[in-house]
Amino acid sequence: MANFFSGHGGSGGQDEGFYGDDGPIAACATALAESALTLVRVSGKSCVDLLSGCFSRPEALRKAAGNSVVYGWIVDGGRRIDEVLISVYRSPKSYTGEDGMDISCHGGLAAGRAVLQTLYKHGFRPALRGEFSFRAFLNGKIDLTRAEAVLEIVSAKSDTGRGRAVSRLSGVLEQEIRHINNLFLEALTEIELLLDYSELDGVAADDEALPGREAVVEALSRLRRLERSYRAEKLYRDGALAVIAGKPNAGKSSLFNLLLREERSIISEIPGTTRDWIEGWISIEGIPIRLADTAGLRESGDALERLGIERSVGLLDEADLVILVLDGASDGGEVIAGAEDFIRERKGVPVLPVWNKADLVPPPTGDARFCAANLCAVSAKTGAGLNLLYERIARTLEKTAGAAAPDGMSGAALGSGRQKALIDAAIGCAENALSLHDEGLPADIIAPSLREAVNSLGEITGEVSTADILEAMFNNFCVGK
Ligand SMILES: Nc1nc2c(ncn2[C@@H]2O[C@H](COP(=O)(O)OP(=O)(O)OP(=O)(O)O)[C@@H](O)[C@H]2O)c(=O)[nH]1
Ligand SMILES: [Mg+2]
Repeated sequence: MANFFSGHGGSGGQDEGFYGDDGPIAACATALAESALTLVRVSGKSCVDLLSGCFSRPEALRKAAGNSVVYGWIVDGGRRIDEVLISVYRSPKSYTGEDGMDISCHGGLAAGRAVLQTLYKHGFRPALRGEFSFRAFLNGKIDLTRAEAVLEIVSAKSDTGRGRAVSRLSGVLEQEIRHINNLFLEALTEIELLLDYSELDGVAADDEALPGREAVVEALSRLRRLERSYRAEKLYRDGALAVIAGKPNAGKSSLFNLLLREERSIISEIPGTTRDWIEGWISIEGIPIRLADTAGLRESGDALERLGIERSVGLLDEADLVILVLDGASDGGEVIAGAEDFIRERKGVPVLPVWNKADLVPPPTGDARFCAANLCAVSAKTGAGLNLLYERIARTLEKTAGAAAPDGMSGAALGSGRQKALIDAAIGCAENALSLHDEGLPADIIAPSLREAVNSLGEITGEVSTADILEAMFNNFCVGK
């Protein structure tokens, strides 16, 4: 097998070896930390024989069938290193497609490290980042969309993010990409036929009808739907920044602590308590949210407070959503006017106005201006109204991200910036092909654009790939995956 490129995983001691060889590799698949078990994973040529050389029951291991478990000790000469269970996988029925084994060692820092050191002494080399998945790709076990889904699952911040990645792992995106690719190929085949036919007949191929135009139009519409899906996927994967803002003493820190379910921010009746902003992660309906509590917004003579306010205003500019906390216990009319002014000033960023201290002063639900401002009434003290607030936060973020599940494609959606860039390129090619046809250009001028679209889609699944693409992708993985 050809060596694709040398590894430079940047993870200390990982500089030897090449992605693309099939030599025996080993790495820890679990974090080296205090835990019940540590999993050391090995794969590659002669790995069963090599491991037998440092195992207390070499013959049992050598003869072990695929999908079986062997008990014994990892040994180094006469020294016992750890008592382990080895799950044996035989090619091609393994994650990588090669012979491979998962060694369950005792947990903690020491056992896994000692087992790994023994393996390195006996001919294994440290696996590079993502090298197990890379081999799975090379051996046709997964395409690139599925490899990326593995990476997504490992780094998912919420259960929804994990669930969406799992749908890509099961091939939903791959199938959709192949379907679109076939539409382009269908159009190209029809164009080729027309060109062959016109050559034979001596007829010009610049007929008004572009063969396969319908297929290209259908492909373009499906590509656009995929393109739209990316913002929603990004929301569930990377999350959003929600900034709690408002006047001093409105109850911002109280609400922050309530949403975080933690007494993180200092709460007091003294206005101007919070100076520097403070943040924490929460999850609402599966959306990871970076929630920030900020300094109360007001004109202040205190230099330190002014600095805090400036920093808070800076954070507002980065926000995906501003939760504007209004003090319901102060004059109601002024509260609503304050909300209206704030929303007007923050054009572009969604603002969710919250009437706080509803336990002291219930919101004027009959007031037309109150209804128009779409205020959400809560009490940061009692927790009343919190469920409605959760729902409003989730819906607002989903709406700005266009997060409704794309219909008609059985949920296929993009999961990475790499995929998005290639879909954009394919869209550009399809649009170009259609406009060339609209300008009356002949089919042989249009065909290269369609071929380019096919190439872009091939890069998404990995049918068309270069060492650079693969290196950039698999270097994002952790060692052991
Ligand atoms: N009754 C009642 N009191 C509240 C509520 N929310 C906050 N408070 C009180 O209002 C006061 C101010 O609360 P904070 O959460 O510190 O207000 P803040 O907006 O963070 O204030 P600054 O940090 O000074 O800008 C405290 O005494 C809280 O106990 C509420 O829903 N009901
Ligand atoms: Mg505060």
